[in-house]
Amino acid sequence: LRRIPRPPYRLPLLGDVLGASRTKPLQDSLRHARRLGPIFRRRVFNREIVFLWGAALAADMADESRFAKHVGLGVANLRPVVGDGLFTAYNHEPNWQLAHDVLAPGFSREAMAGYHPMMLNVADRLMDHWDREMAAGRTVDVPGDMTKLTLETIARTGFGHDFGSFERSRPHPFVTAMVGTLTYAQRLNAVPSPLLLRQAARRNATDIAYLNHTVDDLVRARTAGGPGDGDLLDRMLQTAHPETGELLSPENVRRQVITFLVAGHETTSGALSFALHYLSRHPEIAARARAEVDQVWGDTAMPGYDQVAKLRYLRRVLDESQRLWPTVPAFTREAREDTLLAGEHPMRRGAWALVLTAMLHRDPEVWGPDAERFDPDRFEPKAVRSRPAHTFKPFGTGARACIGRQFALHEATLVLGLLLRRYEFRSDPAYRLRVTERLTMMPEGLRLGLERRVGTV
Ligand code: MNH
Repeated sequence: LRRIPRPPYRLPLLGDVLGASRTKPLQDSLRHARRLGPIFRRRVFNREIVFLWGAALAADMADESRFAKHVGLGVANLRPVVGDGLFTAYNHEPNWQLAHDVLAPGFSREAMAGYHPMMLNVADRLMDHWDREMAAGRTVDVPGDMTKLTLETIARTGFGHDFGSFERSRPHPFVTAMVGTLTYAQRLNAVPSPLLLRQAARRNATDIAYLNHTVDDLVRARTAGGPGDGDLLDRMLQTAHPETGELLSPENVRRQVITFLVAGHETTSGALSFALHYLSRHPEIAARARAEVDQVWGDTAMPGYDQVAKLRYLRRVLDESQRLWPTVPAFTREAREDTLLAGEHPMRRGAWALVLTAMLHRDPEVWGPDAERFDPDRFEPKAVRSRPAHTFKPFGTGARACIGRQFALHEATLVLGLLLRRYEFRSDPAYRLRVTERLTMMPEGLRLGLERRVGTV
């Protein structure tokens, strides 16, 4: 450990918290990363945390035979909210494998094709809302509206539920409670003891109670009303494990529903928002993406499921946005046995480190001297093949990587395609990208002006 660089000034008891930002820990870590290099450590109160982002180190950490997901920091802080739900379960907890096996078919090609019409329907509600805003001469609240869209999409496709987000002027209280618990989980990392957050802890308990209560109502309605159309909730309630015949317990179903409602919308909302920011700032890239949409979709009012993956250039725009601002900006990995990281750093069994995805994605040795520049051509197949493996990790890695990856990519590509086809985006030249953190990343205060394209659906 002593060979790993750390910030120069270390305070007794507090550690390396000098000048640290309490509300933007990730952007703080990026600053340290730039100064200290591909592996460094920071002491936060009594905890020594190793951060890494060098390509060779990150690639070694992706070796599933020697490393596994570590449930730590922000993820561990969410245990009181979602316990052994899929995202927060420890690797050894039996409910991880059980829920994984029960839910994985909910993300198959067939399942996804079934969600597609519902995704289109939610996108229509967004565009109705945007048409009205535009007609009233107003700019639109991008992150706010993307959150409405993605919440309605996961609620409708996964749970047959409608939160009525587009009929509300303020965020649904489910979203407010969710943002509260995410922010609280992040803040817990920035204090030496949770006792310093008594008031916030009470608020957090209220938020958790609200999430539980909302989800219990939703599940009760399904049990009373009979099965849905084979959605995620049906699978959670009915699928017996193929080998053991086991069902998820009611308590575990509650945790899975909260997990999917939160993980299934917050991150996709951020990804869409960053992509819209970059599209609005690069008219030539937007024009190229728009030309692709026109060419592939023509004026079909309802592009089919297979028409979405054909938007290859648009998908690169999305990848490039996620490169610069991965909405899940880091993940943690632990050693399965005593091992040597990258042939150099000894780690004991159970020792862990944090992979700074957001910095790995900006490593000049991988992405070149212009790594900070937005350029979707980096994701042309030839360019991708020429880069080392495990250098683009917005969805994590290994067995515990994102289960909703295809869902998110399909939804985001579909929606960006529909929006590009219908509108031109006008950004406010005075706006500078600011990023808020609540474990996930989100552009702050991003508003766009819209103009309807003529003669388009
Ligand atoms: Mn998702 C795990 C990023 C969309 C449900 N997700 C992860 C991880 C990352 C991630 C990174 C791994 C975290 C870790 O190693 O600790 N997820 C994303 C991003 C998007 C996203 C960037 C959108 C963009 N995720 C979605 C969607 C869903 C979803 C959509 C559900 C519909 N994600 C999950 C679940 C897990 C997960 C559930 C936990 C999987 C597991 O541990 O088995």
